[in-house]
Amino acid sequence: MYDLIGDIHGHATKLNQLLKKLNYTKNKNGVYQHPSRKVIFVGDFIDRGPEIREVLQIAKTMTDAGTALAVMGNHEFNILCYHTKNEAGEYLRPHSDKNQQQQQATEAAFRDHPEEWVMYLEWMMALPIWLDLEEIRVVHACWHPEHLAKVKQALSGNRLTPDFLQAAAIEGNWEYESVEILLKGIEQELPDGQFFHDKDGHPRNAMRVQWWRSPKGLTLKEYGIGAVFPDTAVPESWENNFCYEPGDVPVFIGHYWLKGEVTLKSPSVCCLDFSVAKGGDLVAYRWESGVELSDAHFVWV
Ligand SMILES: [Mn+2]
Repeated sequence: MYDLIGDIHGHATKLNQLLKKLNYTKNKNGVYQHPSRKVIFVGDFIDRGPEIREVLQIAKTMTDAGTALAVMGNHEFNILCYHTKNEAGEYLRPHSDKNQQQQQATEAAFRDHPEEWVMYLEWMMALPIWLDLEEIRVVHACWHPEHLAKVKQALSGNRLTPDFLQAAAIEGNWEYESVEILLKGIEQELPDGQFFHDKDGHPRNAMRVQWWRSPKGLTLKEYGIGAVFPDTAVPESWENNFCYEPGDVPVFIGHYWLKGEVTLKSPSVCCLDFSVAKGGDLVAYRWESGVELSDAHFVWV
């Protein structure tokens, strides 16, 4: 049985509170464990928050001890690219002002602990991109069978390789597109050159979509997520977009900076990111084998 935990982004105090609320206790080695349950982290351990080093310490000791599983978030993928160079000696993720700003809290947390940082980079590199546990599925942003199958074949599994990381950092490569979809979700370019400002004030012309809904008959406002979009019908050309069916195997995700009431997105999609890094809650889902997903199984602090 699993307790799935959403994006933590450096909020160790909340993580400690949540693990205690879920009845995990520290063993003699200081590692959280539960007699009959395991945690699954949905990724995004780092960036933004004040206790990034502590969060990584808790998560890595748990995965090392086998009391937790974890998948990679887009922030872990980004920082791996930020610290890896290509053959020309350039960083895979440019050290632009915007990227530096995004990674600044994590850099600061490890400024005086360079060896530990190397250890955590290795740990992040080894995180699976998804977990397929038969009764449930876990991925940071979007369970997209086609992209997942392509990546799985190229990797002979679900973990990044150095070559794949290089390929996935170059826009235009299929590896880039597939990793974007799995770790950042599906984005759809707005019609007629429309654009909007995201939560950090950056102008964007592509909106994140609710891939667990069919776009047929929806407005941009109803189909988009993460900002307020116009209340106009989605373009007809979107009607055959990928949609994760309500009756499919339950999938657990993070990523979407949800606000407000903690509820399921669909009968088969459970998002656990309720914006702890923006004053929201850190949310878990207590999953029981053979029991349908239900809002009653959420726990948060
Ligand atoms: Mn996140």
